[in-house]
Amino acid sequence: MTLDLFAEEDLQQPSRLETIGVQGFVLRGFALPWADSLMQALAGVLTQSPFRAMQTPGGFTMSARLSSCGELGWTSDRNGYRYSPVDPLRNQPWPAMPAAFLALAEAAAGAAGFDHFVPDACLINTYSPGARMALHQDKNERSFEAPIVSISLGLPAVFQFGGFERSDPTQRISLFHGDIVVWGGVDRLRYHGVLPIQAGHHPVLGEQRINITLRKAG
Ligand SMILES: O=C(O)CCC(=O)C(=O)O
Repeated sequence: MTLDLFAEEDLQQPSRLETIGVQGFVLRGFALPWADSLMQALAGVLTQSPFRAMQTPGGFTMSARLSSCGELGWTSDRNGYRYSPVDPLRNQPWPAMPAAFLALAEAAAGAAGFDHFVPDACLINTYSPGARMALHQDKNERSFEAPIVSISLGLPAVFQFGGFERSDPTQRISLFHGDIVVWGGVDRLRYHGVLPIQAGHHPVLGEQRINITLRKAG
């Protein structure tokens, strides 16, 4: 009986805000009420612009596979990293940013103290077990005024949140289905990355983690 009560309370808990920087936060479970509409919107985007492997300028293949939606999509190849209005796989504009992505991004940014966030670029990463994202800064955007909103779905991940030099120490933060990380302002250019995803099975997404990162790039 007691255990049942605890389980129910857990499900009903409002999302919690954890501080990881002066202007960096994890919003636990914030995306859960939006999960169905996110999944539906995601499926629509991926039908048009499927996940694909990308090359780094150094000639390596990224272990996460990527897609994008919105006015600008982030791409990488031997010529460098950049935002482009055109999906190079199809030579057509990226799929439109779904309304659910925009609304959730604005709500999450607002909850973290960044009002009126209107992203124009949404990068979608899928990680199979073993895939990772090396420490990097998000700095291909035209301005760093707007925050980054990063939604985690599926298998858990360990997110690294570091300093302003690659060699700075990092916090290791476990992220679960429905968690959102928001960072901006004085923390906007912090190095961040994802450690190799551990094998597992998620009831909604199976053997993968999906990350949706929303930015104002143009
Ligand atoms: O997957 C994540 O949680 C982070 C993704 C990321 O850092 C990026 O796409 O720039």
